[in-house]
Amino acid sequence: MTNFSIKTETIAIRPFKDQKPGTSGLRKTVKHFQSPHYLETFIQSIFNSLPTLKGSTLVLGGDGRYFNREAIQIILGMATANQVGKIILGQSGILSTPAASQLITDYNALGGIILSASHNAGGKAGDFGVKFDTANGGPAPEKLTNSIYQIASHLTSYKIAHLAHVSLDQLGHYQYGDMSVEIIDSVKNYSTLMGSIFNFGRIATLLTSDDFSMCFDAMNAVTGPYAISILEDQLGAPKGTVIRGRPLPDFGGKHPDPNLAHAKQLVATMYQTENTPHFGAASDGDGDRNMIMGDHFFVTPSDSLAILAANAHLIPAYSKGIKGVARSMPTSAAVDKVAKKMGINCFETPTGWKFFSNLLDADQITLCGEESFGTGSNHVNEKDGLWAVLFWLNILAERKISVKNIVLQHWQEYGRNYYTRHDYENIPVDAANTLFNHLYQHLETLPKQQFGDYTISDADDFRYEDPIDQSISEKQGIRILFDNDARIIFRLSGTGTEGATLRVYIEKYVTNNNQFEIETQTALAPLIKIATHIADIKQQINRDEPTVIT
Ligand code: VG1
Ligand code: CO
Repeated sequence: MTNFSIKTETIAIRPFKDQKPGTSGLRKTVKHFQSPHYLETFIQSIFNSLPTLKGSTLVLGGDGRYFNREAIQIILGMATANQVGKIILGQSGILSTPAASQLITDYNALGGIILSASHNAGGKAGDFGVKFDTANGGPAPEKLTNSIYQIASHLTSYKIAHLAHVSLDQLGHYQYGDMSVEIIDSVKNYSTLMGSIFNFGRIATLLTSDDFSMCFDAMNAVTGPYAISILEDQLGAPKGTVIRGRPLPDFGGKHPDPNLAHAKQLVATMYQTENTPHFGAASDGDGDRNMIMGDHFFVTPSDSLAILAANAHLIPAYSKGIKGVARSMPTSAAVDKVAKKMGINCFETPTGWKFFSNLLDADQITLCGEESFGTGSNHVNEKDGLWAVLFWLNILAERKISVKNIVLQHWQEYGRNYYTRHDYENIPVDAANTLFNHLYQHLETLPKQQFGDYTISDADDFRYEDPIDQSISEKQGIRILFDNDARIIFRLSGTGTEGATLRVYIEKYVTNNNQFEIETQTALAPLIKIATHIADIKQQINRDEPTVIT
């Protein structure tokens, strides 16, 4: 092993005041991240927030987006200069978020730096991001992200070593001064873990059967290598099952967001008239989200979570029962119905995976998920796209009925929670704030108001007290509850990089069999109208239609 010599420098800077992490890490445009000392300031602030950094192990990797490799070179130089003991680096700088999370615990690391802006567009004109996961493999809790933000706003210098350009592609051990770098296979540990959770034998039988076909859209993002290795190479799915499998710095110029609006190729395949696959799935930029489809059928993420919970007994790792479940507040209450029947706890947390971590660590929950195409379990402390896909495949292998029939049977047993999310993207920040102020002012007057069949029973601003550490998170979204289990929720996105994004979540619960197959937007039309009226959307933000409907 060569020991490359190093020269460390301390660079004086003026602090940055805009490094407040949002729902999931710090996200800015690539251009913003490339401005002098910007990335370095955030990384130094993460390092300064960790009292036991010296001699520790950190995991490092990203979703392969534009600036990934350059950022890794910078971070390696800074880690050496800050006396990090060891870096576990995904080959070619590639690690999906769930794989990074697993490596943190596998290697007893102090944490991990994941370079990704997840579902945001990539490329030179796109977004970049940095997430930090702690020793439990979970997203940094608010206390830590606030402290990193505070440090960044006062930071006056950072340390960096000028390493000879590190080749990121060759597996092996490298030594830079006192710091070692181990470049590991990005997929190996992850696929072993998946094999220990699911019945790979059964899934392989399904994937190689003449009566079954699937299409997995990796969206030219990080899941490609994972999906090809697991689905095609190990489980025997025909070559070509994974489409857009090569991670590209600009995701092929598309949005790596697995939903009906952005996974167009998959949606077209699942709705084609001939040779329609039986199962379709997609994952996002950093591999933590999933979209599930059947032949001419879309499964909402909220329903998917409920169905995973109801079928968990079919999966080897969960066959002894699940402890409890959790969902983010805007996620539909479909999983609540399953939890009730199973007699287990169901927690309602604010949006963002970091709020599940304490519940997972305290063994209060086994499964959790969000309406935004994220599901996960206690196997890692992050949401996990491919895990959800394998979960569905395992269910399909056991139940031997179609995706659509699994969902229809689920609704018959539990009722259906019709659900949609309307996003108004890139609206002026001032207009968004005015809309919310207007809503806050009217909140108290809403209960008992009647709109057609719907009467408001309660309206509040969601506040969460963590049941494990009692930390409080305020202002997590406005909830308007109706007396027939319908809900409307208003939130502002915390992952965008331009203007503000208003998210409106709309839900209605039906138990009547002959009301199960109405088109979603039609079924929810009266509530959509009520939401537009209550928030005075047209007037406040001057938009007639949402930008994206999921
Ligand atoms: C969105 C989703 C949220 C998710 C977050 C990170 O946040 O709504 O549920 O946890 O993205 O997902 P927001 O604040 O924009 O609504 V990922 O896959 O982008 O890390
Ligand atoms: Co993601």
